[in-house]
Amino acid sequence: MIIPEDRLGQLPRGPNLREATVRPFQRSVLHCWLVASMAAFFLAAAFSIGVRDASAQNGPETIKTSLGMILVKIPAGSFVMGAGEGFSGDADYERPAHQVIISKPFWLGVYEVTQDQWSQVMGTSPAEPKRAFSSPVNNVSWDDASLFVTKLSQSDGRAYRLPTEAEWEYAARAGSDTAYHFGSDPELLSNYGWCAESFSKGQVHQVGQKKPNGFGLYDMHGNVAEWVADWFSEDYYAQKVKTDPQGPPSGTEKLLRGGAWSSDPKVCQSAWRDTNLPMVRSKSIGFRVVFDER
Ligand SMILES: [Ca+2]
Repeated sequence: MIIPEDRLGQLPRGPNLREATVRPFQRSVLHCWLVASMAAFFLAAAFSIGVRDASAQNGPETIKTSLGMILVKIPAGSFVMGAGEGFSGDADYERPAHQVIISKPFWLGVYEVTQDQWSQVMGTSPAEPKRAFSSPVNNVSWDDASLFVTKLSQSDGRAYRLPTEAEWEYAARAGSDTAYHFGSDPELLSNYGWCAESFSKGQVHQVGQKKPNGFGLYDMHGNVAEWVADWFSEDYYAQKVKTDPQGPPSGTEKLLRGGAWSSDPKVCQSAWRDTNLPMVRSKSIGFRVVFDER
């Protein structure tokens, strides 16, 4: 509770202080105590239940969970999904570019899930290299990632899931219609993502070191390629599912988005679709999480 300054002199006092007034020094001490108490309260709340960023009016609205995950609220909207301006891929399954509506806001991880967060939830350390706690977890299959979101939901109370492919691309583009969220020049990619390293010599990098996109999301281009929820089929885009596409109901391979530290720059484009079997683990593959606005 904030006590108005003009009431500070009415604070309860001992008998010997009945006639005393609160001098400037005492008032200053009281202010410090109140500010420190309130700061401690809000910090404790942030780490115990998660709080929404009080500065939301000045930027994207974020939340920090008890696990230390930061998620940003992605607004509902529409975009053109698939190969568009500047796209340098040659696979037909990234075409045709088609209008898609994301009908509801959702909360998406600002960063890829880290090794530390994985270990806290799962009690294992699959990543390579190990002990790089702020780096994205890798060596996790789609099946592993699905188990993670289930266990995280049980511990946190929110219904976490993997993003749909459409949600991922909508979030990655952040309003852009170019090959990358910053434009179409691959020469600028190193400012925004980790790509094009040798698979035998390179490795994952600490999350959040490059520039974010317009939604405040880091590493949407590169670092680890990210599992999304959808099954892959070559002709799915031809169906032009318009509102909240979920992918085909079944399939053999799951989709990966964004490319990895070891990928050619064109694989890191917003529209590029990569795939793998859901049980495959690789040091270039990780994921990020979503929960729905309630
Ligand atoms: Ca990534």
